[in-house]
Amino acid sequence: LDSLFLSLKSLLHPKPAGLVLQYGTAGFRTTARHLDHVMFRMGLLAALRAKKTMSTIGVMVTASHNPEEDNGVKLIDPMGEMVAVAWESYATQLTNAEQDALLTTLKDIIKQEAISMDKKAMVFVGRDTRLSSEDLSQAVLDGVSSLGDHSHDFGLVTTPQLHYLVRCQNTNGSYGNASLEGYYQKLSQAFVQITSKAVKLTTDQSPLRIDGANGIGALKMREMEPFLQQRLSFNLYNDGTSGRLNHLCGADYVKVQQRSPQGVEMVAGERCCSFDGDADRIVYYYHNPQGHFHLLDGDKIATLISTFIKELLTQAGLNLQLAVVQTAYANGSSTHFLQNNMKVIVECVKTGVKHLHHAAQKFDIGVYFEANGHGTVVFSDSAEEQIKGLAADPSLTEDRKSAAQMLEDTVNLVNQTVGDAISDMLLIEAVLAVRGLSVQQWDKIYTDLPNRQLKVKVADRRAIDTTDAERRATSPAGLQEAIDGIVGKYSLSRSFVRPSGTEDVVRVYAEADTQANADCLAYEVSLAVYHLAGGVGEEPKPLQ
Ligand code: NG1
Ligand code: ZN
Repeated sequence: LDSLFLSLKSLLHPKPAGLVLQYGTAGFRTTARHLDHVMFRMGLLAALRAKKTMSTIGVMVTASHNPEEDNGVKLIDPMGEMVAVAWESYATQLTNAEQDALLTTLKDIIKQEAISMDKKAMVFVGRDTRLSSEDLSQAVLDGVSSLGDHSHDFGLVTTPQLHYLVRCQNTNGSYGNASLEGYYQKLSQAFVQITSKAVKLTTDQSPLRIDGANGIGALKMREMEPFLQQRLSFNLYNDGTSGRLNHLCGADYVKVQQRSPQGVEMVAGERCCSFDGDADRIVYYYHNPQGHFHLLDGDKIATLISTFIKELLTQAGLNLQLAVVQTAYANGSSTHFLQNNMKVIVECVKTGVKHLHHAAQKFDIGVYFEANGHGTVVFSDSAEEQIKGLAADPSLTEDRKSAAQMLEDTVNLVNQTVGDAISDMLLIEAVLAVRGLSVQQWDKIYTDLPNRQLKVKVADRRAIDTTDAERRATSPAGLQEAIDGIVGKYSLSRSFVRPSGTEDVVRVYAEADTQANADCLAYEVSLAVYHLAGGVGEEPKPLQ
């Protein structure tokens, strides 16, 4: 370790004294002005992680669906997964070390993890389209080179593309080629193969309207277009040429506001989808003939995809265990449908993609989605082998063979490392085409229970503790009893509260038989949180 060189370099990325940040649900995320030192230090940490794992590590500079002035950073582990939880606390320690304590903190981590410093490491870096992202990713690269390690700057990429690239690099190409072209080729080829067997061409339907949230997604769809061989007809909106990132558009806006984004012309019955700012989330929606907005969120997507896979497994005669992993935010109707109609295993875990991902990996095939549209499918090694083996078996009947081949194409179409708006969109479009479903027919698989999400400001959101995958509050005293009492007054009702991991608020979720009841329930529970958990500012008001 060249301490002097490192100290000098770190002075170029000074930490504002006293600033304390937390590696949250999805890495560090705050105003871009406070992130230069964080990026430099995450460059250092990524290099250490790369040495420790003897693999390539990824660093993505993005603040996803946050406003343009924010930024953030996520670390990517060797198989393209979110960085191991133990390293999240190193990230927090390193970020919050005052300038004169940086070197000792770094040395402590090296010692604790027994990292051998003689081998050179490789770090892949990517960034979203924010104005601040270029300088910030430069700071990451500076961090890596300060330890004498190597980096590859992929420049503008979607978050899931960087996850893909890292996995390809660490699996010697068996997952695909570690290049953007490799990504486009792998996904396009799978998409073209699945849709060639479709009863309805995707292009028979109206073109898919894609809202790019004025972020990286639209840019990358343009790059991908030639690879898709005109198998998908789509139009891009909010492509970043004029509008502001995530402003009145994008997956988060559409999901939370339950309305279509600005900048997309809605035509009754025609399907639209929205990416978020770094293209790792997607939701679908349409207007009915009366102009009413209909949302198909992560739960509807998980249902469509798991139904498709389950039918293919049956048709192929493959006995693999299929599960769907959700969070407490999943609409009650979706859980009911999956368990009772589809008869698949449903597991509920804490909010945060890493929890869903890990739970899904316990099954042969795990489909996981957050209601907000972040999700994917993971296949165990054995499941992949069985699918590939069967698809190549010359003795199969036509029916079984075609199902097995379609499963194999599905494996290739999915970005198994992390939720990926582009990959999810192509899979959804393929399923709709193969099954000959319109967006309305897909929507009708089950009917969402009316629901409402609210936020309550409290003095300290850590006052709230939860259990049972965040569905019950264990503190403050009396809160859960109060919630139970309120929920009992409504039909088909459910409500829970939890502290947000990305914002300084307590989130309230409620669902009930009617929208008015869901709104009242959410309001009453907000009031209970306000009074029992140290609410600050104005008391919550009824919604109507
Ligand atoms: P928090 O702020 O912890 O609720 C939000 C989302 C998560 C996840 C993270 C990271 C909801 C209710 N919560 O977390 O699902 O996506 O942001 O982006 O949507
Ligand atoms: Zn995102």
